[in-house]
Amino acid sequence: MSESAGAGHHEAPAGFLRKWVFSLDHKVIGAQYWWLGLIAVYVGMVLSLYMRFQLAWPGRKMPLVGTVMLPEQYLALVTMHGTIMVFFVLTTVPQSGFGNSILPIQIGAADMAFPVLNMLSFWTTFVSFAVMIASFFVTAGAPIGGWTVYAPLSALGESAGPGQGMGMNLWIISIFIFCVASLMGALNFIVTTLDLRTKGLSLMRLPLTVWAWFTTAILGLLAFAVLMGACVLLMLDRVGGTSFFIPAGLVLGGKVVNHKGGSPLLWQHLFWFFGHPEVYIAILPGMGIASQVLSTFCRKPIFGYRAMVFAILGIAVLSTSVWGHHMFLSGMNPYTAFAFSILTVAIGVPSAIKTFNWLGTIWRGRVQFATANLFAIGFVSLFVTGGITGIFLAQPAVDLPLHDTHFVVAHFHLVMGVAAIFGMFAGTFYWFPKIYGRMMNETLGRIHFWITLVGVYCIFFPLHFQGIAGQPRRYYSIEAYQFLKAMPAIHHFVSISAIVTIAAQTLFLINIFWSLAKGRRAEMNPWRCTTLEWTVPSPPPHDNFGGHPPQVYRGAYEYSVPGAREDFVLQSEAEAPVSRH
Ligand code: HEM
Ligand SMILES: [Cu+2]
Repeated sequence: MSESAGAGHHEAPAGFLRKWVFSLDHKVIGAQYWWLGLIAVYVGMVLSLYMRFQLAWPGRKMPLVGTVMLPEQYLALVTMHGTIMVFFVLTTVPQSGFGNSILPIQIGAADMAFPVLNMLSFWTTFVSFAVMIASFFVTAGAPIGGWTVYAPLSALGESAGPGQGMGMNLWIISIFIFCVASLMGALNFIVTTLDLRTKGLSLMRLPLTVWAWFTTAILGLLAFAVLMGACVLLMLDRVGGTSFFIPAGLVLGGKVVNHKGGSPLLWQHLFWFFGHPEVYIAILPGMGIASQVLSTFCRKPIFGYRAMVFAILGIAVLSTSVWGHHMFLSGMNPYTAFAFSILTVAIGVPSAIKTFNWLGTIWRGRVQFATANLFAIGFVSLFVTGGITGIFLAQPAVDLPLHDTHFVVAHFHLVMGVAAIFGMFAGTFYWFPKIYGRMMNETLGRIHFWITLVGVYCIFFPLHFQGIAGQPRRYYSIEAYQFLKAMPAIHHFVSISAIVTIAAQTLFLINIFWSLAKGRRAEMNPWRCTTLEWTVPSPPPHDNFGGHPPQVYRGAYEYSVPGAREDFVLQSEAEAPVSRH
């Protein structure tokens, strides 16, 4: 291991382009991913505001746009909001952003295993984002189909209606490119973790963040490969005359479509074989970050380290075999549904292990309520609140009436969307000092945290009740039915909460820019942590360890070890006593 620890090494770049744009340095690339995700999340949030506006005040002219929203515009918003959030925020920031910034340092390496590939994966992701945004500006409009772009509608082309022309082509092309980027990134993470660990850093001494990024990369390799292939088939159906997803005898605009023999369900299988692991690709890094941050700020070893590792692996393995729970409503043999149901509930076991271990870490710890820790605790709270409804939805009999309602919108926003966002906030407050060499403002951070926590619960919790009352998902008009009209107060409450919460995100932006310019200079180890990134200067030099990779002598979470000089022992410290957990 040690001789290869410098394998990712390359010379420090000189010019601006080499240093900041096409940089090979994992730290710059990680930051690039983070900033791309920040832009994307703002685009996604603005789109969600327009949807919330339409749901609360249907028929009113949209602010700034000045026209009344059309049904196809609502559906395009749903599609673009979901797509941008899932791919360009949740997949991009926790894994590619933080993983790139921190993983090589945490394993004592000079860089990722393949720096050029790393640079290429970022710029490929960037191109993919540009193509996706371009789909707003083409004739026939942005794609319609939800983030799942179900066939056969998505396979038919322009004649199938608004959003099915160029916009849908661009969606497919963009996601194809995104898959290429993600596959390159995944390979890099896997090889780096396996090959570049420094001397003494055995697998069972890895920080849980590294376990999470590594496992996520393996999932990414499986999932994105399938989605990439599926995108090719979908495109062939649209432009190549094939019939992978278009059934025989489909009638469109009074005419029989000239395709035969395909299966729309095939698309659903392929999509969800990607799509369910994808939600774990989004959340696993957040779990790693929560573990790291909770252990640090409760000044305790993470409770049940081994169990945490096996829970991560268990979740990953199970996550590849539950995709059918998205298809109960599509029609399915009850025995198959039963199998998918049991496997889905089984994911509750490793998830509960993780939750209890987080609580066990907090329990009787000397808890410090730094902003990073508040967000980590918020992560656990949201993950549990959103996860519990997942157990309901895993029952086909419960899922059938709730699947296409706002109950599901509430479920996935809490467990995947906002929980992952809280993981990103925790990671940002925790590693900002390391990455930029300056501290963020804690007071502003805490205010931002409390408004955001209360805000997201106000936005998403009432949707459960609306869903049970029958509010359909992906549905533009609440005016069409009497029972929907009866709920305006909840719609207003949710939409106003969304406006306030999104406005409060300005505090975060201010904190970022103010801290970059004026924040207090960070020391090497401001939070008094144990892992290797805290043994190098903030920000770390070009090759992290100045050509002298550290040696590791202990596990990643040695806090409050009896007999030690301080309440934390660095992984690279040889002399101190070893804890017995
Ligand atoms: C301020 C926060 C947010 C608000 C107000 C919001 C609002 C909405 C609304 C109104 C819908 C459409 C509901 C429907 O008619 O079916 C939606 C869908 C969706 N949102 Fe969000 N959202 C927010 C944050 C997020 C985040 C952080 C994610 C990250 C995963 C996310 C992912 C999605 C997805 C995947 C869909 C489903 C799209 C589809 O049906 O294809 N949202 N959101
Ligand atoms: Cu799923």
